[in-house]
Formats: sequence, structure tokens, C-alpha cells
Amino acid sequence: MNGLNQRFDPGFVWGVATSAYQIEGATSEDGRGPSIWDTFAASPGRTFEGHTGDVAVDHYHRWPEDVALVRDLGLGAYRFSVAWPRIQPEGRGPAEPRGLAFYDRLVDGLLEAGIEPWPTLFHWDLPQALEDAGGWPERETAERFADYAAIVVDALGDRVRNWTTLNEPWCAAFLGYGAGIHAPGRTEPAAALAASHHLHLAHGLAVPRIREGRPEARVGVTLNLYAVSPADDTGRHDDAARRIDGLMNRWFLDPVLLGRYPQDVLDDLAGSTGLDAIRDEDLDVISAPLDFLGINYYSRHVVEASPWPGASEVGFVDRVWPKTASGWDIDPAGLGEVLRQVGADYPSIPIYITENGAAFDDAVSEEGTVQDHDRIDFIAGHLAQVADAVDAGIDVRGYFAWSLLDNFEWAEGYAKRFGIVHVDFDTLARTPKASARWFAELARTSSTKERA
Ligand code: IFM
Repeated sequence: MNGLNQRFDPGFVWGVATSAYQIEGATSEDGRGPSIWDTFAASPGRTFEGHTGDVAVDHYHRWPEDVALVRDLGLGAYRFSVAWPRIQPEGRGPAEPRGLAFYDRLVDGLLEAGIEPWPTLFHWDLPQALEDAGGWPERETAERFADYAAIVVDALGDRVRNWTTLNEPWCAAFLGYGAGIHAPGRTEPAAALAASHHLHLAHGLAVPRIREGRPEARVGVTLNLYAVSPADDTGRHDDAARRIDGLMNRWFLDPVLLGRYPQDVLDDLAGSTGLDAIRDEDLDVISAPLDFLGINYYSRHVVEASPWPGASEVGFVDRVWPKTASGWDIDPAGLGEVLRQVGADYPSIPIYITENGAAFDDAVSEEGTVQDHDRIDFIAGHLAQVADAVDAGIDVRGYFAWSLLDNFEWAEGYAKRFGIVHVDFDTLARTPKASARWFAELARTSSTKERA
């Protein structure tokens, strides 16, 4: 463990993360309505070998076993998401009691096991009915989200303290409506921009609804942030790096934490019709004070300018570099850079790493064990960066490994395994990998300050 455990305060939060569509299954049970991911995954050619979340890892029925896994690992916190289509099958209107009852049981089960629930209200599974009405590019979707948030908080707020509004709005907006590789699979750049703004607005409208009558609630948002570097140090690619950092990081950080969109990105985007979605008065709503920022970090982007003089396109450089099974560069130093950038530009916000982890092609031994030392190295490397950031005075208060379980990795289906617990996708049997044991020991000894 190389003393890593000695580097975190006893109060540091150690947890694991999941999301509803990736693990629950039971997509047509107990009144759940269809989500955009049901529709997308059922459309030919959208996901790896046509995989869907219909069964996923059956967490909807096996949640007691999954809670017991987290308890047996001795982890103090569990980040999960609430499926909006279970609560409001049509995305609006009265709550479906059976959907609420599921999360009610889950929260009680977690608390009984001594695990703090950290729910996220939106992790990409928009009710299909709202997409049929226009989806995130429509302003009304933001208002529906705030109503939905209020329903969930009313039901669970007596027991849940830490609320996250959105997970990775960049992915929901730009992968879902721009690149079209995530649900709902639209390739409309203007719609993607409008979607990003309405996701921010949804977040901002939800914050006071979560706090209403719950003064003890802590509210945050989770963003996927990237380290971004130019392809070389000639200066030729610096503007490309600025553009990508602007669109992937600051476009999401600035409105929420500073109450404005970054001017350089607005200038880059000048003339895009999607910008019409932004009304000046929205920014006050969007920048409602928060208690924490969740950061999901996976990798770095190295970018280069277009070879054509004057062109604004940028290219992503595929470096010769160690990679995960997802093809993402393993770059723990990038997490340190992201933390230093956030610490410098948004100094007063407490930070939790709400996701970090890696897919590897895990080999299952004859005895059924998974010796995933590559994943242990990955997590250890990133945690060392977190410890360095804390030493440098950056207020990082917790780390959630992605993910508790191997699960449905969106367009990649079940082909990429991120879990610290192995799931046999035929039998759905769960087996903790070596990384789970290592992570549990790190959390235990760092909380008690024993030397492991
Ligand atoms: O599986 C996803 C998760 O849903 C959101 N953050 C990134 C993970 C790995 O791709």
C-alpha cells in the first residue's frame, strides 16, 4: 500500500459508484416507463452486439446482496442514481409509488448497513416521453427535472443528506445530441448546445427544490473533467487546447460555479443557433450556491490544431501511451492537473472524486478469482495525485471508485468491465476482484490510521 493509507484524513469519504440503467435491469417492472436508453439500445447498431440494460446485473432484485458487498468491503458511502422513469414513467405528473418504494428500501438497507447513500438524480436515463416532446434541447425539460427532484427529495430527504443533481451533463448533451453515440442518438450540434444549457438550468432549478424544508441537505453536481494538453510545446496547438478545455471543462464549471459562460467559448461559438437557448436571467438560477463539486476523472486529451491555416477544427492525438481496455490513456498526473486547475479557478468549493476507475480485460482464474493488479495500479496512481492535491491545500474530501460492479457500459454494452466486483453476465454471480480487497483495506486502514 506504500503508505498511501497514511496520506488521507480519517474523515475522508471512501465509496463506490454505480448508476441505475447500468445495473438495475427490470426495465418494465413496477410501472417504470421507457427511457431514452431503452429506446437507443433497442435500435439496431447502436450498442455493442445489440446489448441492452433490460436485465443489466439485476440489481433491482439483487440490491440486498449488493449492499452487503459494500458493507463487507467496509466502505462508508455508496453513490447510485435514481431512475427518473421509475419515479415518473412519463417524465411528468404524479409519482409511481412502486418506483419510489424501491429507492426507499435501498436507502434504508444502506443506512442499516452503516453506508451513507449518495444519490444522483440524473444519470442519463431521460424518460422517453420527454424526449418525444423534444428532450433536453427543450427548456421545459429543465422544469420537469426540478419537479421530479422535488418528488424524490420529499420521499428520501429525511434520510439522505448528500444530493447530486446531474452526472456528466457534457456526455448527456454532446454525446447524446451532438455526436449521437449515446441516447437519444441525435447529431444536431445546435440541439447539443441548447441541451447543455437546459441541463445547467435543470440543475439550477432543482437546487432550491432540494433545499426546501431540508436545511441539512448538501447539494452538488458531478462533472466529467479532462486534463487537456497541446500536442507539443511549440505554441501552435495551444489554441486547440484552449478550445477543448473550454468546451469540455469550463463550459460546465463556469456557469454553475461562477454564474457565467466562458467568454472565449461564447466567442468560438458565435453564430451557433443553440446559443439562443441562453437567457441572461438563467445564470443566477444556474449558479445557486453549492456544497460540493463532484469530479469524474478518467483521462487526458492531447489536441492539435487543424493543419489548414485559419481553420477552427481541432484534432485529438492518439499518443503511444499505456491504455485501458477502453482505449483511454492512463494518465494519473492529469487528475492532479485537473484538481489544481479547479482549486485555482474555483477555490471555495469542496471536491469529491465521484468517479475514477478503468476497464481492463480481466482474466478469471480457474478458481474464479480476478487478480486485477492493473486496476489496483490505476486507482493507486490516481489516489496518490489526490493525496498530493490535498497536501497542496485543495479541499478534496472523498473518492468513489467506478464501479462497484461490472455493468452495462453504455454503447460498449457488457464488453468493458469497470467493476471492482466481477459479475458473471450469464449467472450474475458477484465475485470481489483483488482490487476490491485492496481498496477495502486502503479505506479501512486510512480511516483508522493503521499501517497496512
Ligand atoms: O460508465 C460510465 C459512467 O456511467 C459515467 N462516467 C464514465 C463511466 C465509464 O465510462
